[in-house]
Order: sequence, then C-alpha cells, then structure tokens
Amino acid sequence: MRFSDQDTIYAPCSPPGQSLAAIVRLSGGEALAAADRIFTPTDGKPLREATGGDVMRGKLSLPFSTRLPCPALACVMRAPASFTREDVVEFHVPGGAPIIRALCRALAAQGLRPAEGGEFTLRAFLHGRIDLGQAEAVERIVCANSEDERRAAVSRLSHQLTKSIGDWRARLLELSALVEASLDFDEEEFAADRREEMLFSLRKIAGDCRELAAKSGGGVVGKGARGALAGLTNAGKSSLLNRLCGYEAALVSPEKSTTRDLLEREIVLGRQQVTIADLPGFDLGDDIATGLSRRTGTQLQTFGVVCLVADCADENSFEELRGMFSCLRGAVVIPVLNKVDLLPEPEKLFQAKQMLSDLIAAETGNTPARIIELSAVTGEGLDSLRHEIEAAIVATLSTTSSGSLSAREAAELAVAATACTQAAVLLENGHGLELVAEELRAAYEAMSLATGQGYAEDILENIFSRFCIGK
Ligand SMILES: Nc1nc2c(ncn2[C@@H]2O[C@H](COP(=O)(O)OP(=O)(O)OP(=O)(O)O)[C@@H](O)[C@H]2O)c(=O)[nH]1
Ligand SMILES: [Mg+2]
Repeated sequence: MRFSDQDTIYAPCSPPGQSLAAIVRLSGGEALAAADRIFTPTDGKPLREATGGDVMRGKLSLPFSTRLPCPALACVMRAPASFTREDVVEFHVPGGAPIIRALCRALAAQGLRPAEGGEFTLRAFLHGRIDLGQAEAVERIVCANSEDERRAAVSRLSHQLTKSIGDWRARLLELSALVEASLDFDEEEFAADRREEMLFSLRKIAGDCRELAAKSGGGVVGKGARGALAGLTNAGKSSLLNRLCGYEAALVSPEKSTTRDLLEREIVLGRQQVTIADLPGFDLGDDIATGLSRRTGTQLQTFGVVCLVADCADENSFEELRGMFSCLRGAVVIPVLNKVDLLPEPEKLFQAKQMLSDLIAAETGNTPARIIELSAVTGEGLDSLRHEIEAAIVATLSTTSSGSLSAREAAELAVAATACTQAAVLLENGHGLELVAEELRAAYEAMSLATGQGYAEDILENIFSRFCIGK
C-alpha cells in the first residue's frame, strides 16, 4: 500500500470554495484525543468521553493571528460504528478557506496526517465495511453527471450484487470441494448424477455471470454525454447554443464562418447533464478535405449525438450537407430545420422537410422519424429540440452502461463465466477432473477479484487513486 493505515488522517470533505459551512473529517486511533486537545465543548464534557453518535457544540482553538476561538460542531462516531470502522470526528465549521486551512494546520500540529484521495473509502474497504464494487460506487456517486447515473451508483452501493456474487462463489466452492475430494478416487466413481448436477450448476452460474457482465456494456458509467450542433455556416448553430444555454455563450453574426473553434457548454436537459458543442460551420464551397472543415469533421466524429442544423430558407444548401455524412457514421442524428420564421408558407416548409428527409434517407439508409422545425430567433420549437436531445442521450447512455457494474467487475465476471463454461465442457467430454478443478479455481478467483476478496494491490491503487481527497 502506498500509505499506512495505522496513521490517523484528516481532510476537508466538503467542496472547496466559499460556503456557509464546511466539514473536516478525522479518522483513526488518535482522532478523539487529537480533536479533544483543540476543541472546548460548551457543556464542559470532554470530547474523548463521547460515546458515539454525539453532536457537540463548542469552540476550536486555531492558530489564527487574532487568537479568537472558532465556533464549531463536533460529530463523534466511535469504532466500529463509523464508515471507516475507526474512531471518526467531523468538525463542522463556518465555510471559508482561512478557517479550513487553520483547522488543518492545527490537526497537523497534533501529529495527524493529511488523507490521500479516497483514503477514507479505502479504509472502509480494508476494514470490511464495504466491498470493492461498493467503493467504486462511492466514486461514481461523487462523479455522477446526471440523476440516472447517481441512482445507478447508489443501487450498486446496496448489497444485492455483492450477494449474488457471494452466492455463486459459495456454490463454486462446494463444487470445487466435490471435485477435489474425488481426485483421490477412481474417476469412474464420480457418479453420473453428480456429474449432471454439476453441469447444471456450472451452466447456470456461467449464464447468470454473462448476463450481468453483458449489462455493463463496456462500463462507461459516470462519463458525461456529449451532443454537437453541426451544419453549414450561418445555419444558426451558435444562435441555438445560446438559446439552449439561456445566455450569450457564442458569438453570432450574419457573416459566414463566425465560429472558428469548437465551443462546449454544460446544460441540463430533464434529468441529464449534457455537454453541448457548437462547431464551426462546414463551408463546402471550400474543400472538406482541407482547412477548417477537415478539422471540424474530425471533431464531429467524437460525438454520439449530432444535431444536423439546416437553414430551411436556403434549400439550395441542402445538397451541400451531403458531404458531412462521412463524419456522422455511428452517431444519432437529429435533423433540425432552423429559421422557420423566415418561411411562413406551409408548403415551402413542407418541401424543405421533404428534401432534408430524402437526403438523410439516401445517405444513411433510414428515413428520419422526425425533423425538428424551429427558430432560434423566436424560440419556437426549442422545447422539442431539448426533448429530442435528451431522449437521444438517454438512449446512447443506456446502450453503453448498465449503471450498476463497473468495467472491472464486468471483466472479472466474464472471466468467471468462461471458466465455468470451460469446466462444464471438460466434464461433459470426460476429461480429467484435475482440469475441471483448475477451471473452477480460475472462476472462483475471478469472482473474488470482482468483489475485492483476494484483491491485488495494483487494483486497489488503480481504483482509489481516482478519488478526490476527503472521500
Ligand atoms: N431569422 C432568423 N435568423 C436566424 C435564426 N437563427 C440564426 N439566425 C441568424 O443567422 C445568422 C447566423 O447565425 P449564427 O448563429 O452565427 O450561425 P452559425 O451557424 O453559428 O454560423 P457559423 O458560426 O458562421 O458557422 C445570424 O445573423 C443570426 O441572427 C433564426 O431562427 N431566424
Ligand atoms: Mg457559429
């Protein structure tokens, strides 16, 4: 381990910056004694005598130049009834960097060590309070970009998945014991009914593992979703970005090629936090293979959702959009007809929709289900665009993440499933029981790694280094 779990540690565990209140957390054998030396409770009862679950009012003596005491609340949790299963004290103090700095200095002067990122959660794991998947879920809750991601991470924090894997491990252990015990006897005596029972169990475990692992779909849990506004120059992409943001994020002008660089902004759509990018317009009078259009094309390929914005009053431009489709492979395309305020005649608008629809059908092989008509100037149709982007983002997220398994857990479960299937094949084809035992051991080991029993240090290092300080 890169740091000792014998030290008593401390860290601010509320976000940096100005706030009404901030929290500094201490954990370890010396937490109560150290806290006691700098905290004077209002009711005179020493902090080290707190029984646990106590919240005490008092004052902190901090190394300020003024020597004025700082009002604070001390929350005491006694081992093992705390998150880390150690003695924990949390000081709630008025927010503000000088106070937190002074408190941290006072704690360091008491011989306590600043916590590394994720160290509180690491201790919870090392002391058996949570398993590895639950530790990862803590990080995913902290980093969640949307309500759906947060809920998925919270559900992983529950014990259900750990219990399923625990049940499979227990069953594998029974099967291993059965096979190992039979190794010393004539293999012919490994009765047929046992063989059948074992085959059934192995296939069931392999199937269940595979199903669960497949749900993670590569485990991009926690990554924010990105959508792009793309189209020809002057289609109104920057005007749309400003509308979606609700403020003037991008420069808008009647000149062509106003936007020269990709501009990204975070917005909230329904329950999703989404990054929306405004891209430079394609100028296909230029050569798409050169200059700005080429760079934009490369950038466009990194987006899963693309709003293809066209100026409905400039139907001659539709044909030029054709050149963009090579950059849209694999993306969900939302066709948008902007500037409907300039086209009051319904027949002309209908015609424009038909042309855009035909173009998309020809280029992608799919007629678009819907074309959004809107005006960035009047705001008409913007809600439809918001819904459409949100739906597309939710769809891409749900195909890329189950929200409950991390990529690491899914990979271990896939290994376990393969080993179980291999064991079943060997058994069925009458191969030696030693080989079956070997596969069972591999499956058991992979499942242990999935939940962190029998963890390897580099796995821990990898997981906990992603945490921020104070978690
Ligand atoms: N009438 C009308 N004008 C619009 C609408 N949307 C944008 N415009 C105008 O069209 C011009 C170009 O708008 P931008 O938002 O800069 O277009 P863009 O697609 O970002 O252009 P580039 O960055 O140059 O590629 C500006 O004069 C806008 O005011 C709309 O819905 N209706
Ligand atoms: Mg622009």
